[in-house]
Order: sequence, then structure tokens, then C-alpha cells
Amino acid sequence: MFDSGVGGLSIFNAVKDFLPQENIIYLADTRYAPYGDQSEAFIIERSQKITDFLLQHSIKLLVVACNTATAAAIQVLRDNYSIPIIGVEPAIKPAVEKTPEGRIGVIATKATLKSEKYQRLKARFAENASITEKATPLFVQLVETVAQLQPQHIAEIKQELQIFIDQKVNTLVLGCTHFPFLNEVIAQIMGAEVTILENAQPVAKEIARKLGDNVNLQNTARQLTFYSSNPAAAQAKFNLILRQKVNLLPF
Ligand code: DGN
Repeated sequence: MFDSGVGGLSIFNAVKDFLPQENIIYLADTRYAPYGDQSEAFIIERSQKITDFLLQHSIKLLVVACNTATAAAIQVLRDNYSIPIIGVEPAIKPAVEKTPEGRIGVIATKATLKSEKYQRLKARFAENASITEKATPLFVQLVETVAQLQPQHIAEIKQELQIFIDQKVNTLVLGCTHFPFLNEVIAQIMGAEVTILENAQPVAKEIARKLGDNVNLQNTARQLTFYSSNPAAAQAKFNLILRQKVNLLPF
């Protein structure tokens, strides 16, 4: 699986627990993070390079653990590679199912929100809910670079979310895999009556379903392998999020 940085580790954590015997390779494209401000063509190019690399490691399924790369590149990847490919998209459908006629807020990267894929997804549900979205690049930056949030960061997060508080949204969709790492703070700011939706668990279940009989049944110790296109920059954050010293290999 891959992401621009450490955000996809929210998906990795869920998959690791849900499928305890699978070998997983996680690749962070740290050198080119964040993807949120990059062009679609660039994200497609990086996604293809990364997929080629992962295929050399005989992967049987690819997870695009990044909403931005999913929006930009999943179609091209599916057209060009024959292995099953699973992506992530903002959980608007579950949000509408949970609160029909509700007020739904979506936070994601700029690139995700302006993608055709997102616009189509939103249009499908616009009749059944009011959907407001906002790009919050600050959140990605905080997850990538700050070890411990300070009061000033929390104030900045609140400022970004204020529009959704003013609109009294029922549900806030975390449309970027980095954001679950701010879940506690976001939930506290939004208040107990607002449902926060992310998609790590649903993606883990979808992977299990897709693997079907191809799931690993061998009871030998499984391998978890980590790559980054800038290991020196990513090392501390990997260790922090995974709560252990990670052997981060260069890509
Ligand atoms: N984690 C990514 C996502 O889900 O969109 C992208 C974050 C970024 O690179 N800006």
C-alpha cells in the first residue's frame, strides 16, 4: 500500500489487525508529499512508479491508501495493471445513510476536492443531504511534521473547523488518510453530537473480501516492510505512529 506520507498508516493499522497473517509493504512517498497541491498528471506519474516498484515485490493486491492518489490515479492504475486495486474515497455514502437529509461536512486535500471523481461522488448524494467541503492542508502538515500538538495547533485546527461548527453539521467526513491521527482533537472540537467518519475499517473489510480465497493462511510470522522516498525525513514520524523503531528502507 502507498500514500504520500504517513497518513496511510491509519489504513495500514486497520489492515494489519484485521488480516493478521498478511505480509504488508507500506510505501510513503515522503519526498513528494504532500500530494494535495500537486497536479493530477504528477500524482498519476508517481502512482505508476510506486506500483511498478511494489509489483517487483510480487504483491497480490494494491491499496492506494490515499484519497488524493485514489481520486487522481486509480482509474489509470486499474487500466494498466491486472492485480486487484483498492482505493479510498471520502465516506459520503455512509454519511448520507447515517443522516439522510443531514448536514455533512467533508475535509480533504485540495486535489481530492477538485477532482472529477469527488465531484461525481458529491453529485450522487447532493439531493439527499447538504454537503459542504473544505481543504485543510494544515492538518496534513501537522500530522507529517509535529510530534506533539501544542495549544496553538489546537486553536488553528478549531479555526479550520469553525465553518462546520457554524453550519451545525451532523457528520464530518475525514476525506484524507492523515486525518484519523487528529481524530481525538477533531472530535473534541466538534462535540459529541457530531459523528466523525473515516474509512480505515471499511477498507480493511473490503480488502479481506477482495482477497477471498487468496488470503494468507500460513501460520508463519508475517513480514511488515516499510519504504520511504525520503527515509531521513520520515523516520521519526514512523517510529512515533507505529510506537516502535521502524526499519525504514529507501525507495
Ligand atoms: N493522505 C493523503 C490523502 O488521503 O489524500 C494525502 C495527503 C497529502 O499528500 N496532502
